[in-house]
Amino acid sequence: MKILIVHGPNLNLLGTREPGVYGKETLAGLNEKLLDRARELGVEIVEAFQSNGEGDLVERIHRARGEADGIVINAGAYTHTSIALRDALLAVSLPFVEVHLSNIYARESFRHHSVLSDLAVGIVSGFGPDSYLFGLEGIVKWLGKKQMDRVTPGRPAGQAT
Ligand code: CA2
Repeated sequence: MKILIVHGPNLNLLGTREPGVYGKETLAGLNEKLLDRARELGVEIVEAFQSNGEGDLVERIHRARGEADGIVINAGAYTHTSIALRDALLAVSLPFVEVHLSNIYARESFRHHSVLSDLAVGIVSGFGPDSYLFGLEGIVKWLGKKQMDRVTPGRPAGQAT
């Protein structure tokens, strides 16, 4: 199983500014933790991609088709505004989990709406870097269940055995 991690704008600054909001972990440190967890889960992270550019993020998502089975994405501020990212996620039709370091619902009202979340398999928000780890676990478990549904079609949904 292959998973793409996508980090949106400004997340390259993680651990260097605003530690009160986003914590002290750097992006490199967070990516290491994701690789460790992926190894434990027996899955592959095809790439942990970060960009500040909306177009770059759209293109990375396009390339994920045929390359990844699912995506964990923190689209940063584009979460609240980017119909282009929404359309890219719809176009590749890959399951994704939307993650946020902070609890977006405990912050300014303009952060309360996501243009992505109704398409997501699930959302994790407010656990700092752990949001990504929970998001990775969530997408892996979701994909595992889907695979199981394909091999044993008669099995009641959500039951692994
Ligand atoms: O809580 C999250 O993960 C956010 O996606 C982070 C975005 C924000 O616009 C969303 O509303 C919620 C901002 C990312 C900025 O990252 C920084 C990291 C360190 C220092 C400064 C910015």
